[in-house]
Amino acid sequence: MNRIALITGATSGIGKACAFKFAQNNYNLILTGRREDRLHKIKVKLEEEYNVKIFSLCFDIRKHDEVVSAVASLPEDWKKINVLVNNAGLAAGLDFIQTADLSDWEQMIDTNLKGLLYISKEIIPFMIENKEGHIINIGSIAGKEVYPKGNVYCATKHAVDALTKGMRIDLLEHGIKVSQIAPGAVETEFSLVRLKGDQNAADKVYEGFESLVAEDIAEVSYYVTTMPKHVNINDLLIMPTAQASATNLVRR
Ligand code: NDP
Ligand code: 8X3
Repeated sequence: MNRIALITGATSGIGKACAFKFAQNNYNLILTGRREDRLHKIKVKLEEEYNVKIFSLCFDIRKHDEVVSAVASLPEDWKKINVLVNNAGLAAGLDFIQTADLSDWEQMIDTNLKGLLYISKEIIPFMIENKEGHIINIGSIAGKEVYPKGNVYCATKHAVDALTKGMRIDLLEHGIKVSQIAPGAVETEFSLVRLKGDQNAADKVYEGFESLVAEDIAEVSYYVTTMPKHVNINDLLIMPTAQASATNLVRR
């Protein structure tokens, strides 16, 4: 049986690129997201192109009962998960703390923080039983710095940074690796989602600026899994060459 990776948020952007990268490297994959049509198309393409097996699980990671029943529905041989990529997440809105929407805050906290915890809680027991596993949390430059109107999104990514460290400490005795990949700006559907579907505004975020692409993050996410058993990459901050910090970037 090939190694197995579970990738959350695999319907778009970084998660989808990770699915392709891990499939190219002979992983069987469990792919999750809310958009079933996309999950289905990605499954068909990956199975055809790379001759790997794909199990798709369609659920909302904010809903604890959905997470639990989705994982419980996995056949026994699919529970031997080697790699968990905690990628599903979003920014909702770009607003001052004094005017931001409460529902945006709830969505970010519920997805980026509670969702990551819910899925990890279901998968970690399998890794403990297998005495092996690698959890890769997709953090952000927003988990290292805070920028204007980033407030709650930055808080959730700072929490991912802290949780990565906490998981690593608690899972140490079980031989489970825990890594964080923290990207700067990556051109995906991220800005379209953050700006509530305003395509013009989303395009402007990346205009004249050579951002990262999702495949860059997939490359390093796979790379950290290729280290020898005794080596763990704890934290990998990856930025566009054209971006020095959250707020310093050059447009040409
Ligand atoms: P995309 O919007 O392209 O992809 C986000 C993915 O998350 C989608 O597959 C989406 O699936 C999934 N997702 C969102 N909400 C939920 C939910 N409630 N339940 C299940 N799945 C959900 O953005 P990115 O690829 O850019 O984002 C991926 C991760 O990378 C996020 O954690 C983001 O914070 C982080 N990141 C992004 C950066 C960037 O500049 N793009 C930089 C640094 C970090 P679906 O809608 O089908 O449910
Ligand atoms: C996404 C990158 O700088 O928009 O996490 O917060 S940023």
